[in-house]
Amino acid sequence: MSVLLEAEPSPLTIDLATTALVIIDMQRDFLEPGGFGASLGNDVSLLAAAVPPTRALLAAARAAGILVVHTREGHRPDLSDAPPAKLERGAPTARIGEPGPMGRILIRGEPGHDIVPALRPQAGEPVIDKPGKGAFYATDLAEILEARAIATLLVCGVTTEVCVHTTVREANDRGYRCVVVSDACGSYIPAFHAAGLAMIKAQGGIFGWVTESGAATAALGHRP
Ligand code: TIU
Repeated sequence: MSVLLEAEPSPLTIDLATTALVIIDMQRDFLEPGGFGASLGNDVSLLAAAVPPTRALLAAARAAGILVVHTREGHRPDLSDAPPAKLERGAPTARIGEPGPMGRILIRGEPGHDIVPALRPQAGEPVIDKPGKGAFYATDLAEILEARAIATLLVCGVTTEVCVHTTVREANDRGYRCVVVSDACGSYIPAFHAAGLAMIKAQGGIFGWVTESGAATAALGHRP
């Protein structure tokens, strides 16, 4: 079924049969105190505002029956998939792999690596574990999307200018139409959130479109 989605820089028609919702890295490591985001010196409370819109979007996507994909950034316990350039960067209070209140920082299988309870994946929803910022790098996301003939991605999650942006750029070059859901994204740096969204839709939509969760849930046929 094709539906009209209000967005910037222009409305667009999306076919729900070939549309997927991709929720980027809504993990405790980024949203809760004591995780990776906090270790980098960030105020993690800034990401909380993205949870209710993402929850509404997730409910609408499930009700519409579209493919829902969740991603998680993290590394193997032996850190063999973590390049030294990533491990050494910055001056965090705790480095990737070091112990914290939610287990080892940004390590698969640890409590901090989990998706926040409000957005927990359901059975049948693929969860992509990724070692990088982009969801296509070193993952099977492309194969999962190709198997379902997905053409359009509704993208949300954290953080806007880091993992959401990197994934949208990767997807754009792979031929996907990307629609970023602005209020279902969040950043530790509000100016970068705004700039990141502006970059997507500038120049006639150089990377895609930007919409809001209300417009996206309406297009998905959600009746609150
Ligand atoms: N998921 C994601 O965006 N990873 C980051 O490291 N983001 C930061 O903003 N640091």
